[in-house]
Amino acid sequence: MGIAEIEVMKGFVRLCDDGFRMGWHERNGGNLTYRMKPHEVAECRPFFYEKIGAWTSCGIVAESLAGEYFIATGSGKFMRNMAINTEDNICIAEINEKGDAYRIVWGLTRGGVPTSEFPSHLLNHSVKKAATNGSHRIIYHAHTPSVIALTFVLPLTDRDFSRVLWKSMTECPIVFPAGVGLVPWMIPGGADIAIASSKLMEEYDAIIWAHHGTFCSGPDFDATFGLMHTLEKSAEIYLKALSCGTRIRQTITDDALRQVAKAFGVTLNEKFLD
Ligand code: 2HA
Ligand code: ZN
Repeated sequence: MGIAEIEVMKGFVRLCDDGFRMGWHERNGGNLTYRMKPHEVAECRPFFYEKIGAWTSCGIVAESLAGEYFIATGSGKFMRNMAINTEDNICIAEINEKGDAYRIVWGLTRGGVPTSEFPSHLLNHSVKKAATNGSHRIIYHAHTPSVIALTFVLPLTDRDFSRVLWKSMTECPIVFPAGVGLVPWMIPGGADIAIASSKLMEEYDAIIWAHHGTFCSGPDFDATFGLMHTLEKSAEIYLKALSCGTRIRQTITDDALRQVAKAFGVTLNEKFLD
């Protein structure tokens, strides 16, 4: 059995492929990281390199991630290639004891480094690991076109986006009851956008980078992809309604949002309700 047949690798690659087919990953757009479970590290260990390279700075410090192993898409790699040539496009990276450096133990066989957004991914992982008692393991970034389009027409606030996305499709409040966070336009790839993102991740499972894309956190591939899909579909519906050339005649009321939350046993973020 090759490493690509291991369950966690299959799940990782499937998400990349699904995201590409949705049209969210032009060229090298988007990235994915997964914090491995100990038994998954053990399953993959026989494939690790005998000669492991040097430690490289993470660009940030995430002490709570010391000793963790991450599966990560490679910087500059294309999501459409993950399934057909996994070893060249994905790596497993080990984090050092200080949580400030990583080394590649498998993958990226033709060279390369983990995603350019590794600092954002790691800080988000560290926040989510603490906030969810270790249950969240995935950070997924996609260039979701409808969500991006909305960042040109809605005020860039958590409240405006949460309300529009909750109200554009009835089951949205059940999927992201905390709402979504907004990061203003910033330079991608660095520590500043990582810090801004991780602050919002303390409260939300999804954050939107203005004019760029969406970050989702989740416990497994299904839930994380499902959250991204739900946000993007809700944004698409709102855009379609706006594009009809008529005003929006009716929408889901705040009272209806409360009723859905009650019926499905979720707690909505009250600060976004009127
Ligand atoms: O190109 O999406 O944000 C990869 C990215 C950077
Ligand atoms: Zn991006």
